[in-house]
Amino acid sequence: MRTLVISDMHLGLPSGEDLLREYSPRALLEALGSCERLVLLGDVFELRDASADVALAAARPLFQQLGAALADKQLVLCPGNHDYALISPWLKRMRTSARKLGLEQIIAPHEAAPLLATVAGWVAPADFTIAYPGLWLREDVYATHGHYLDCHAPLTSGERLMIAATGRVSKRRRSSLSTVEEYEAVTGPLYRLLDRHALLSRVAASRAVARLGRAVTGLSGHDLVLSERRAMGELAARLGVGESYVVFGHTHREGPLPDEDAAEWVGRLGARLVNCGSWVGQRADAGTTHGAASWRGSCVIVEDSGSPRVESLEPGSSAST
Ligand SMILES: [Mn+2]
Repeated sequence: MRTLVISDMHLGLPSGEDLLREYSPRALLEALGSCERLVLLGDVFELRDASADVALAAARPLFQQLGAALADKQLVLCPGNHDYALISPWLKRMRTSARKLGLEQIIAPHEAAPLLATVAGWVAPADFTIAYPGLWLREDVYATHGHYLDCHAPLTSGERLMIAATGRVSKRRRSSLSTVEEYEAVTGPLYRLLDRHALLSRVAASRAVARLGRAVTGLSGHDLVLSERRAMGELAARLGVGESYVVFGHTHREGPLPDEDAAEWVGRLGARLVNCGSWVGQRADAGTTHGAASWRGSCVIVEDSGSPRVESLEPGSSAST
């Protein structure tokens, strides 16, 4: 089954940098024509910095177009940390049940969160399901948003500092984490808190805190990118995916790109990492309608065999009006 994966659209972002808010690049919709499945790999909606109403309004045109392009093909949404509210009602029920979380849970949209019933209406008749915290796209390809990597990454953001603090308070050391249940126990309480408290969320996301973190850790530029990737490789090792490919987003840096050293994309125990990048950035044509735009977006294509590969989806002309 040919699968197209995109992530990190952050639809509803107050800065207006959510590139897919008002129009969908024709390249994306055309690419769907030759795929049987579309996976939206987390941080699709910006539910922290925007109200659900704003995020839903920002997402609606794109989802309607995706639904029309997919017809009755498969659409899978895998929530991330900025749209954690799409899975937290279901996770809350799981905490009170005896069910243990594995690497892949497949959930009906209305069971994951009530507002997903609205989204399901937009994309009908697509076969729409929710997966958390990830799903196997192939026997040797696992896809997840990647937010648990923050447990192993340098403390260069408020969110990572707070996750480290949660780990301390709950007496869970990062070196002891190895299951989805444990990662959820360390990160989930913070995500729920950030969803409820806009001020705390703004502090966690502030550039000043990130700058301070970079100054304290001494990491910036390519070194920081590499340590975040190593954190993903560490997470993959701890979750036990072996040498499988792991498709993720979260850090907003796509790759491996053709000019990069492939060895830098291999995790501690051999997981082969592939990042699908983001759809957040500055529009070159800000303030005008559909003029020439220099922004780009990327996706990962997963075929029945071979390496998943990153492809650039140049905006070209808009498919919306
Ligand atoms: Mn994220």
